[in-house]
Amino acid sequence: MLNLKYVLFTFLVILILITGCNENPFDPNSWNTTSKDDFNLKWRVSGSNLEVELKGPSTGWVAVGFGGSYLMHDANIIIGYLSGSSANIRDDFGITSNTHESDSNLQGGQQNVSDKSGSESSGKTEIRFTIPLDSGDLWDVALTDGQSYNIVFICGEDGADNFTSDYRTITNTSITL
Ligand SMILES: [Ca+2]
Ligand SMILES: [Ca+2]
Repeated sequence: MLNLKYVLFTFLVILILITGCNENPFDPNSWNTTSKDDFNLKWRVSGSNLEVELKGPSTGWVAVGFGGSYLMHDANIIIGYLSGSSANIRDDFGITSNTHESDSNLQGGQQNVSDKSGSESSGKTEIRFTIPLDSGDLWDVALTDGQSYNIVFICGEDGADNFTSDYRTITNTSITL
């Protein structure tokens, strides 16, 4: 005979496991988050796109690179800054571990960022954008839902509202889409 206490206990454990998770396991579109050295990244796969929110510790530019080999190298880098209330966001590529270039300046490259927005407050800049999981661009990195990727976070000096000045902070981590 099935032990009722055991059944109830099992049910309770399952309930705690489900409600204890930050993400709703039944919602495929829930946001994922990670943090490193005052950078916060939120992302979620939506159809064939990746929606991203990046917050970094600068009033100048902030950037995130996906799928590089080491720091910026070979990463698909999205860089942005706030100028007034307008978010300027560019699709780049990591040429070396600490240099990047606009896809538009690289052979066959194109801009593949959409839904650009952002905000700046309390010394931090947040940029929000959408990129295709696989743009087909040589200067982006094709991403697959469920796979793990190296991530690099970079930011410029406070007030550096541009795409080209030297970085102040660079740090790396990894995420699973
Ligand atoms: Ca591109
Ligand atoms: Ca790119």
